[in-house]
Amino acid sequence: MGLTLAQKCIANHLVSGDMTVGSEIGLRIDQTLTQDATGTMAYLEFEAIGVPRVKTERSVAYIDHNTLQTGFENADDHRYIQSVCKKHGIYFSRPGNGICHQVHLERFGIPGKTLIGSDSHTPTGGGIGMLAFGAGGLDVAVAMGGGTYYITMPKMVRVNLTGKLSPWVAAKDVILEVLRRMSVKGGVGKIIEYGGDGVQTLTVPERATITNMGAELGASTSIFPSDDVTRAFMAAQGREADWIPLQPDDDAVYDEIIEIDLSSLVPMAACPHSPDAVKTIAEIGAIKVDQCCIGSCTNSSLTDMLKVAAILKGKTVHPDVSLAIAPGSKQVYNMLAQNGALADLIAAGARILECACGPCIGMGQSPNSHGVSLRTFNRNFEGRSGTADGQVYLVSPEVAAASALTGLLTDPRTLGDAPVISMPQAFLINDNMIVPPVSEADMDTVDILRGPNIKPFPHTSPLDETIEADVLLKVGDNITTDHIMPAGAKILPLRSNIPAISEHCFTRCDPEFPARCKQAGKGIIIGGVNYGQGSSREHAALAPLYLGIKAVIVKSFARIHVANLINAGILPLTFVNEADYDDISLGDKLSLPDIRQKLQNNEPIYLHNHTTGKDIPLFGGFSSRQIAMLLAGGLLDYTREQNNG
Ligand code: MIC
Ligand code: SF4
Repeated sequence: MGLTLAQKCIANHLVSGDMTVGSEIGLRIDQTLTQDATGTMAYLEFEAIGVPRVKTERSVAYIDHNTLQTGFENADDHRYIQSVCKKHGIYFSRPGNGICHQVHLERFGIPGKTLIGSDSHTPTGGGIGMLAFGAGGLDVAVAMGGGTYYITMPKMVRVNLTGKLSPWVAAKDVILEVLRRMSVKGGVGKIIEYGGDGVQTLTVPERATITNMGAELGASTSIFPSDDVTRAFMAAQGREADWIPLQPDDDAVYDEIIEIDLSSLVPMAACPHSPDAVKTIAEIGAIKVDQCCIGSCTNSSLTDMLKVAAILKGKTVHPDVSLAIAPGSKQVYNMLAQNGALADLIAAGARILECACGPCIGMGQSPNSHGVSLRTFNRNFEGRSGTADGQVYLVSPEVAAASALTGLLTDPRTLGDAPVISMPQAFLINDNMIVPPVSEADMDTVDILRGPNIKPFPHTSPLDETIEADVLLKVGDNITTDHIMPAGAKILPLRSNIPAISEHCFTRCDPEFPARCKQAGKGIIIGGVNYGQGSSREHAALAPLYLGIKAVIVKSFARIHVANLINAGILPLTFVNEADYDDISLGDKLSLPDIRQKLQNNEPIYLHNHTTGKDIPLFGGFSSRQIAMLLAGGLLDYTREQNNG
């Protein structure tokens, strides 16, 4: 039986397990990336593991999220990360060099290699044929130390692309169509592989837009083949030597096949407040627009920016619209400046931002009250923009630029002929903002620079014999990590200070939650389906850990978050019968009797609700490695135990 593209990459990196769907597999990781909002914690964890130099082929630390420096905190974190990189063998991409996923695609991504990153959009690398996963910081720290990365062997989905996109229809519309069909939980436990004749019509940045936003499907990752288009992109980046061809076998077997005729697609938008609330622009109608933001790791490539510049050239942004544009990387920014497109953007009235995540993570440019904001980003969760009642629509750069001119949600096909933008033969290559580490021989000359906001990893302890605690929070379906641990300009600077950031944990759902936890000392959270969707931020596990949460019991979990809970030593359990969710209320007294022994012996787990008198069966589904981790108190303790033999 032939192998799919992803199965080939997995087979080449398999360290443990076999490729049976649903079983745990261990992968050798070639490359890692971190960004600064998760990076400080990841490097504190790396230091705690105690490996002197990274053992990967390439590890890169990017500074792109926390670039607003309204106090010392973010700058201190940057300085800390830079010093760790210098000492321990990691390449450091300085603030101003761009968004991690865009820069990694341009300068470091290699087809067929494995990459994990402490950011959920790491699958962007799938656009160049990498097997790339978003992961928690601790998993990345372990991989940097040469450790194995574990996932559950996913199912394989083939998205068969035929035809060619019509003028004004974009790669963003392709992934919006996939989201419309599959929903934000439709990709859980699956790898999405793109194939078919339509693939060759898509450039690498277009493919990367699609794999980037595969994160919103809940998928483990997404991947494109590596073909002549990939080769041309890498050659234009001066990296043709790193190119290899990569295709699935003709007789590869997929668990699911989705057909998309590219020529049938039309411009679309994801409506507030979910990336799968997809409608065509025509269906939504010409609503009034207050803001347009163009950029983010989804749509900030040179070709995206050139399209926007061509649409805006010689025109003026509508007086009622604020248009903000953040190019994805210094390479993009510099090329826009050199070829004059930047001047067209400025002349039209665009507010040019530094090349960083910026508005995507609520770092500035929050819309006005009730404001309609069209964003080329990948997430429109409620409140993420920084404006609680902001109405964020996710659109292509074409739709955003057209609407910025008219002041109304606009189908760009009404603008006449679409600009024709071609990929450059050669990109401008200047890696002067990437600082290499010192040699191993010199590492002792480097001091690690810590600031007062950098606090140690929270205390963990081995799993209790029996967990007895009250329900301190009960939430519904599709809870995102932005609900659990909000981001934004005010909270993000606390990412290296778990005691301080914990004060904001779940406050969007229940402002009293942190205080209630502190008073109780320990507790349990109850949730619905797809709990923890969205970001890879392990803070969504570390803050609950700090607040004394012992177990999270839900209908189903999102992939990265459940791994982060186990890494933090918090017990994640699911209901055997979803209806039992209704029998538990806030404040109920619960116990998980003899849980330690039950896990150790793989015995059925049940919950006793002392308030109602009911016993409720629960499911763990843990691998033996995960059980050992939970018993030890999390991945750090487990890794230390392993290292100490
Ligand atoms: C996001 O888009 O939500 C982030 C910010 O990039 C996160 C990482 C973080 O919370 O630091 C992600 O996607 O993993
Ligand atoms: Fe940055 Fe937004 Fe991409 Fe997250 S989704 S990495 S915040 S640009």
